[in-house]
Amino acid sequence: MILRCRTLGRFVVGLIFLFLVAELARSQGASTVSSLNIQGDRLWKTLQKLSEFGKNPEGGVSRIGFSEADLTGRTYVIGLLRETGLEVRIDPAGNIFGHRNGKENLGTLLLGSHIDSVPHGGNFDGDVGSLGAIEVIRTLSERRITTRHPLEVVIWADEEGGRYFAGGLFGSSAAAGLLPTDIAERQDDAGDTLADWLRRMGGNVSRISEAKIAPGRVAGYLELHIEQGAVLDKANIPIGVVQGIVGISLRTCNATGFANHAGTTPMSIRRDALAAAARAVLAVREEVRAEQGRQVGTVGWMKVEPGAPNVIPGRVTFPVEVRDLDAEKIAGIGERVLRRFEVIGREENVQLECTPAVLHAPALTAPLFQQAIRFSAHDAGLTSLDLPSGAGHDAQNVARFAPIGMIFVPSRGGISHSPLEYSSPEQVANGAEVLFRALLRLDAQLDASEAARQN
Ligand code: HGY
Ligand code: MN
Ligand code: MN
Repeated sequence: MILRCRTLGRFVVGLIFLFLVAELARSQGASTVSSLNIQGDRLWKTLQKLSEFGKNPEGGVSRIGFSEADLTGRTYVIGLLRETGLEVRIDPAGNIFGHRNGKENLGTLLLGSHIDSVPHGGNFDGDVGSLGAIEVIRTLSERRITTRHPLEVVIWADEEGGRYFAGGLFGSSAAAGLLPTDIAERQDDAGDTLADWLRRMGGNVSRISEAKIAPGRVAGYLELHIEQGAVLDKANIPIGVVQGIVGISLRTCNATGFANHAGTTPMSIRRDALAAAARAVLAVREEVRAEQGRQVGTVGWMKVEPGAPNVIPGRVTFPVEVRDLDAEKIAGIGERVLRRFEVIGREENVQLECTPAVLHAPALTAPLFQQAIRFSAHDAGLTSLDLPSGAGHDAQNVARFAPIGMIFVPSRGGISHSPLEYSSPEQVANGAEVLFRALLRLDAQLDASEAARQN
């Protein structure tokens, strides 16, 4: 009898234990699912679909702004925006907007990113923020949530500047009224005109000034993006709260020497443009390294003419790009680099000249937006870290007319602008979830006067 009781007791305890384990597993599973409002698998599928437009053999994309691949990607995204119930319009600069009404007469809350890529780029830079914004709107609609502010998803045109019409951040520069005055006449090396490309994209070069967004119309801008560096990945932290975005200065430089016979021209009288340009590249590196800090400088390409093994190069064209959070530091480095170029030019008997710098100014994110992102990550059970952005983003132009916030998710190994760029489905979903929550927080907290104050 005692034995039977013990057996029964053990059986009951075992049953209770099994029940508790099952309940724990169920509740943990449920909490993972219920803590996410957005649907990560749906978002991932749209990312995979977008990666087909401009797919390259290395597994990434070459979807350069103002290209056939860009047009097909844009058509796909416009379809998604419409499917999501948004009212789509394209502004004269080719920026795509999807509008959703709000309950109150307030400024618009803008969220989005870009879908163009660098040549041989990856599937996450820009795409995560663009499709993440669409997923957020889908989730709001499914839950029948109407925000106080009108919402707009924006897909900025030509963020990467692949065709050299304006050196990147094209669409957001138009929105901030920052495009150069001769923009309407611009052509690229292939002779394609900006006017023609904008027409194909639904824009209109002759009305491009109308793409400018007046201060006050936008209450705030949120952009989700991959980090493109290794800080979050190394620290194993799912969410980055961006403190500010670096400024980027870009000059195009020309070394002009004299093209002559490579066999008969003595070394002592040569005017070798490539030798001068090679010294210029090293001078850029030295001047950037000459002071403490996180500043970076790059010469990313070189065009050598006439370009034959038996001809001394007569002309070389190359860009000089310098980045830092401090605009004065960028300007100081630029001046030092130009002084070095003067000396090199004299010594090499080559004319070394650069265009004035085009500066995408650095921008700080609004403290209220940082806080909304930090708290939203915390509410979703995700750790976060404050960090600066070493990459440029359209948000830095938006900061000219509205307060901004940026959410980063980890990039595996810190690799970006490469087909190897990768963030996992879970990391992408976490980012979109924080975007969803931060948007709702800001919708509750912001009004037009608050937006003006933050700006
Ligand atoms: O170049 C940049 O920093 C950005 O990825 N467009
Ligand atoms: Mn990029
Ligand atoms: Mn980007």
